[in-house]
Formats: sequence, structure tokens, C-alpha cells
Amino acid sequence: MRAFSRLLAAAVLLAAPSAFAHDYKAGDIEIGHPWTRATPPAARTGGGYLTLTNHGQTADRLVGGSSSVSGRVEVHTMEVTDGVMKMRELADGLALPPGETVKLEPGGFHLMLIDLKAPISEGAKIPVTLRFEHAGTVDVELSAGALGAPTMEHGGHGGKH
Ligand SMILES: [Cu+2]
Repeated sequence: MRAFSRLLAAAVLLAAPSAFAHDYKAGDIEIGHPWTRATPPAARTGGGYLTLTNHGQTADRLVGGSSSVSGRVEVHTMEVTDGVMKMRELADGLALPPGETVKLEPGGFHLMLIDLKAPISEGAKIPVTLRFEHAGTVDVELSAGALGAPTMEHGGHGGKH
């Protein structure tokens, strides 16, 4: 009987991680810890961050997304041009080589929620549909953390879009 309950405890422990993991899958692509930051009241844009691991044998691409909270969702990169950090849309999407993990994080690759319908508040769950070239689409939720440092990297967006 004791052996059985120990076995049961082990089974519960093994099952637990998947119950708590904040991860998603689309085909061979694993999406880890999607999050965003709360935005100031007048913000028109927000960022989206997550990790993408390609467990498949072939390359894939994150080509875009959509969300009910914003007019558009784009995939952006940050680059230093003439000493100035600028962002631009990755028109061909973000490459996901087989066997590799690509991070979308503040200061690097990121999702850009453009034309926010309302500011993002801390603790909110922001629904986003990610679209991959081969793996198709998957619905994820971005967990909104606290308002970060002023998002100066997104300052140039106002007039551009
Ligand atoms: Cu951006």
C-alpha cells in the first residue's frame, strides 16, 4: 500500500509541470512564457515577448500574428543604425532554424501590437494568434507585467504607421 501511494505521488509530480507550464505548441514549434508589459494610458503600441523553440527537422518562420486588442501585430527587430537604436518590421518574418531557440525580448526581436484599442494593464491576459509559415497558427496569451521603463524603443512609431 505504501509503495502504491509513493507511486501515486511520483505520478502526480510527473504530471504537475504540464499543468503549470505557461507554454504552447504549434506543430514542432514550442512557445515559452509569452508576456507583455503594461502600457501608459495614451500608448498606441505594446510589445510582446516569448521564446520560440523549433523541435523539428526543418526551418520555419514566425511570419505574423493578430490580436483582438490591437489593429495589427507585427514581428519587429531592433538594430543600431548610425549609433541610434531603431526598430523595423521583419517583412519576411523571423527565421526559426531547426533545433534552435529564438528569444523575443525587450531590446531585441519582439512582437509589436500596433493601434491598441485600450491600454494594457498589469495582470491582463492579452490574446494573440501567432502565425508560422509551416506550423500554422496558435492562440497564446501574453501575461502583462508591470509598466516597465519608458518604452523609448517604441517612440518612433507614432507617425510611421
Ligand atoms: Cu516594435
